[in-house]
Amino acid sequence: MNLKNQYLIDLYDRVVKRNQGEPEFHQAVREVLESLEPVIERHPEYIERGVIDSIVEPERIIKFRVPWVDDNGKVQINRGFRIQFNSAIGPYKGGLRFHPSVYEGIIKFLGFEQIFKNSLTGLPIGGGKGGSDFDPKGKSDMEVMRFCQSFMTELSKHIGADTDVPAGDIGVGGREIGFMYGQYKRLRNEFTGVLTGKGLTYGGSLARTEATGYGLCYFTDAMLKDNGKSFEGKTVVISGSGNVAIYATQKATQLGGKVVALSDSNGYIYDKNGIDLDCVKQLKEVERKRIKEYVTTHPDAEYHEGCSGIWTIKCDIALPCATQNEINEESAKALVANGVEAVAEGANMPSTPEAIEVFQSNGVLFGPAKAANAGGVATSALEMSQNSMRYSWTFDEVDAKLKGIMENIYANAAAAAKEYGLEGNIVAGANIAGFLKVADAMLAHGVV
Ligand code: NDP
Ligand code: 2IT
Repeated sequence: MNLKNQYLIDLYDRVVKRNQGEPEFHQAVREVLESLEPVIERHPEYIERGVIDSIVEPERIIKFRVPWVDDNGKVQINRGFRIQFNSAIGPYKGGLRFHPSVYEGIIKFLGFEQIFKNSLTGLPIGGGKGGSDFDPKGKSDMEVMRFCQSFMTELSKHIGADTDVPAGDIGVGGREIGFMYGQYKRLRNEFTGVLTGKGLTYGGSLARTEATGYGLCYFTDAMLKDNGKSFEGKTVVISGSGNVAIYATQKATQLGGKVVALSDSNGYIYDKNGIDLDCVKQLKEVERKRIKEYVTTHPDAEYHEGCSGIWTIKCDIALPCATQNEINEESAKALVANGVEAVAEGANMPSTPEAIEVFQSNGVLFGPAKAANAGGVATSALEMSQNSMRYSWTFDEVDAKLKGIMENIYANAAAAAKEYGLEGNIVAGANIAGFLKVADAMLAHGVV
């Protein structure tokens, strides 16, 4: 698809000019604007009353210095960000990413996507994202703690349980959330649900750790079933080996699939017998080692350097769960040539626009990130509810709610696509369904 509406073309040009050097943000905006063309034909008021112009501009960008002292006594300086993108339907909500590639454009694209994703969950959460160019890899626990404390010392001035509720993303898991929560509590002298993804001893929700990966598989299962297919007996390739990839592997296996490959930023493993997840969990969650270590205890498995080769493995279902733009046109063509039936995005924006075009034009079922990976943030919103009630649900209660939410997201995205004459296009359907709720709230609030 390409932009045809002149108003949207001009708006996109303004976005590019105003956010120079931020190609990931341009990419995310362009896809949404393309999807909205049929919506504004039917509803010109979204343009006349400035809703589309407003939705591409963050409400607030917070950018700060994060000084900390490493184990050698040397002062280190990182940069911290929080982009509070849209609060029309609830407090800002979205993760924090700690990775050396983080700059304003990455946080902006993630914050923008989060608006629509959070709306799709049906829960009252606005869109935001934050992070730092800090690299937790190779750092000691005490270095990570000192960094997290310094990061939260500034961030604490801008967030709150009813204002903005951060969580994890790449490089931010239970350890980092714990250190940040401890510092927030100390600075503010209050015990509130200001972060999600917390440990179970201090207000975390059961099933939040599993939620993004499980939710991805519930979504994929709903998409497969709607097309007369299922996970049963299917070969599955999953990229990444972090939080999302690990729990996607677990659920895909429970649903009858065989996961044969996982990766990290150095390379990928292929195990034709099916991945031994206990081994991966030990390596990645406990020992924080590289995925290549897997082959030392699994001589039948292969390790290959480089990330993109994983998409040349023959599979029925591909679940990219590492990072943005990890599947390009060439990788998409390789997947199609090997007969892939379904692709669903666990990572945020892992497929380039050219790759999505290859999938859609070849009849591959395609579940876009905003819809397919919304289970993490949905369960974060359930954690917020439990914190407000000062109560906690059982694992099965949370898991059942998550499954229902993911099935609804698929149904709503599919229905929106159909209503706007784009049946089967879940990319457009998710963008439209996510947009409409936020846009109507913005209309109701007036020019603010
Ligand atoms: P983790 O930090 O737990 O794991 C990230 C995984 O992706 C690691 O295996 C990492 O490899 C790999 N990876 C990260 N960056 C790159 C890169 N530039 N190139 C290649 N591989 C890379 O993060 P999560 O599992 O939480 O996040 C994975 C994706 O899912 C992200 O896109 C995130 O935004 C998205 N997501 C996460 C949610 C959550 O609840 N955690 C919710 C919704 C989406 P290495 O160890 O070598 O860096
Ligand atoms: O991209 C995402 O949706 C997340 N990293 C999860 C955000 C959250 O607030 O749980």
